[in-house]
Amino acid sequence: MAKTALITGVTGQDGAYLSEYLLKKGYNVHGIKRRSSLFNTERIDHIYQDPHTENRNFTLHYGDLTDSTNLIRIIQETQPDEIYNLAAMSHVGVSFDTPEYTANADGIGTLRFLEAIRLLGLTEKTKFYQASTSELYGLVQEVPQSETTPFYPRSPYAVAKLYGYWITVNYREAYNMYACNGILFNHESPIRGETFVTRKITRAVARIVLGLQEKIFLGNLSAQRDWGHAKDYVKAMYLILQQDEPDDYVVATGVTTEVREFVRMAFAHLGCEIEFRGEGVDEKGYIVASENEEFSHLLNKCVLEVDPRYFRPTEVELLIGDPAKAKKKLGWEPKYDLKALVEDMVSSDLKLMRKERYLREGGYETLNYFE
Ligand code: NDP
Ligand code: GDR
Repeated sequence: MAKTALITGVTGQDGAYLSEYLLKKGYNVHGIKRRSSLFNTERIDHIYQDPHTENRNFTLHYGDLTDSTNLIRIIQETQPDEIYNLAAMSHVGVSFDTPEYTANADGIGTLRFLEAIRLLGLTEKTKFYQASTSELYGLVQEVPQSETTPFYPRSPYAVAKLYGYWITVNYREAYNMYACNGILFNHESPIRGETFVTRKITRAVARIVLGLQEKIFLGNLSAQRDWGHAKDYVKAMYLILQQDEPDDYVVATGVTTEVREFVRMAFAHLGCEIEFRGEGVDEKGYIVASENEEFSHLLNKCVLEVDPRYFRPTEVELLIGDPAKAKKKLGWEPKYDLKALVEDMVSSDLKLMRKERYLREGGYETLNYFE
């Protein structure tokens, strides 16, 4: 019999990759999406199945992490074997502006699922995956960070996720539930949200070389992150729910890189060399060489500036994960290294931006509805 999975945050980066992955494995996949005034299913449109399709194995439900009765109904209707709780207000910077909502959705939202599983008598049937995060480590206590490293969250997002982490552990211990945390380090892809730093960079690099934008403004260029590819990371989520015993796992590459270096790699993939001059808020990036004739107009141009508005009140300076347990117990191994990730993202954004430039040149870039 095919297994049934319920995925929250199905319209997000990880929800889209995980849905695709589980469908290929023969699962019936149910996803929870929020009502929005605009279409918000772009990342899953390629696997969408019309409600009139017979024997469909991908179904969407309207729902919200802050609405308990709605979640209870969806779980009762779908009777999932596995729940992947990927929905969250996931932007660390934005969580400083919306701390209460973030606590409600990311912290109490996790409790709502666990409690629904318990109330519906599904503790023996339904396995639960919680999208925990390397942000839990926050202020550096030790490196590399592993399952035993103490937590020190540094944002309302991380504090909310700390609650999600511990309530998952507590329900496992109190009610013998198969409930697990995947402590995932940063993972990116061509469908990463446009305001996270990697995608902001790869989009901007593509736009700058094509003459659609002059500069990119960034915050802390010295932050170091352990970046992997989302495609690799959703496989770890699946593996975490296939073990004999529930447990918590760090998923990471074990390599850390500065934001500044990510920028350099993104330009380098298009044959451009960027040089950083100055320090702190005065630091700027200049293109000093270009192998590619098409982009030689950028030579000696300033293409990057630091804007303090992107600094966070409390920052996480250094993340580097130790994935030894996941590799040993789950047999998990990432396929992408950082170079391959950067190439995937820059190539994809270059294609997207060429399309935008083509439309702009043809006079079709924007339609004005308000004239
Ligand atoms: P995204 O921001 O791309 O996706 C978040 C998803 O959650 C979207 O589908 C969003 O809907 C949905 N969502 C947000 N708020 C609510 C709500 N109140 N009710 C229902 N749905 C909601 O995140 P990622 O895919 O990158 O991350 C997935 C999960 O993993 C998140 O929990 C994140 O915090 C966590 N995580 C991510 C890491 C990463 O590097 N990507 C690393 C570690 C943990 P909509 O599309 O409508 O906005
Ligand atoms: P992060 O990712 O906070 O690690 O959370 P993000 O890409 O937002 O920031 C990474 C680092 O880059 C610095 N930075 C900037 N960040 C953004 N967004 N925009 C900028 O202009 C900019 N300039 C510098 C940040 O200060 C930070 O140090 C992500 C999210 O996916 C979380 O949901 C997840 O839990 C963690 O990764 C692991």
